[in-house]
Amino acid sequence: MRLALKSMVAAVAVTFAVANSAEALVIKTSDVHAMGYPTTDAMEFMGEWLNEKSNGEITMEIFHSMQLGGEKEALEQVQLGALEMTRVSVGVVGPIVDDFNAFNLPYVFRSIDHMRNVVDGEIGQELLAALDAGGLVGLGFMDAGARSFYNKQKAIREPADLAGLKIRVMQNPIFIEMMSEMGGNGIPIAFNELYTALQTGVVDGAENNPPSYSTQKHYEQAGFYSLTEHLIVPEIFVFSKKVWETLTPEQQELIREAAVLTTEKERELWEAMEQKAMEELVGLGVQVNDDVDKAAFIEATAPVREQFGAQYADLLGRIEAVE
Ligand code: GTR
Repeated sequence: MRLALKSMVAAVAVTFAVANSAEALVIKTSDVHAMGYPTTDAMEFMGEWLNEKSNGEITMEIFHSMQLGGEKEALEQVQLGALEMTRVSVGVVGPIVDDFNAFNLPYVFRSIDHMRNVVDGEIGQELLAALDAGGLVGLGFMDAGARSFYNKQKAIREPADLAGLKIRVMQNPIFIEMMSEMGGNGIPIAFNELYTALQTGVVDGAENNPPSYSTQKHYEQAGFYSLTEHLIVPEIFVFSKKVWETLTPEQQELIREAAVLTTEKERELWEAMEQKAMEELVGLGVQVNDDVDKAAFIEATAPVREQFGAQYADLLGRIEAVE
């Protein structure tokens, strides 16, 4: 009697285990930022939400702080299906789906609100859908503010101040061209190699938003920060198409639902962090320069918008028309 009961319990346990493994989904995801950054915390929120709504069937494991290397590699892993998801800058997506480069042009967005209206509208949806051709399922966008220059030597007020400076840019030819037009020298380096590149003098500076500049401690190596705000590059979180196709429609729907909430969550976190980072940088003695001739930067970069923009003329016209 006792034995029979035992084996019955064991059989039930086995059935449960099998049922669970058939449905259980662990979303391994990556981000170059540490926990505590708006993007990683938004993903943590996404994981918790999915876990709760799926009654524990979906869980998330976040590989943060560049544990899996740079963003280019992470995207490749997602394309291969070795990683379920990743959060990257749109800066590195252009080489995979060309149209994204329209977002990577300097001064293409008039403001953060303009960028949000574009990515939240038809254009954003179209571009997310276009990722399909690159083996990716575009889940949503995240905010990353505006990028500005920092360097070891001086305040940057006008393009001429960049002459002779080696500035690290994200790995995309469009940014190298942008730097040449501004009169500097753009050196593509992965984010995970940047601190050392600054330290060893491989580059004199880089460009990024205040939270990245601050959390990566780049100010220790390059303490002049000038608010040129030349790029407003949104971020994106993408799922592996290979894995996506193995999910049930219910799982896909739940992930899509979570993605919308995750974008909202990240924006809230972003706004708080951006302000805090700026205050911290000032407190740390960073020389913040807001005396920037933006009109001169906009003019200097017109050839980049013309040269690269020609192929997305229609898209750029539509972006401009968005309020
Ligand atoms: C940050 C962004 C990262 C990464 C980095 C970079 O602002 O959040 O995804 O792209 O910039 O400059 O490589």
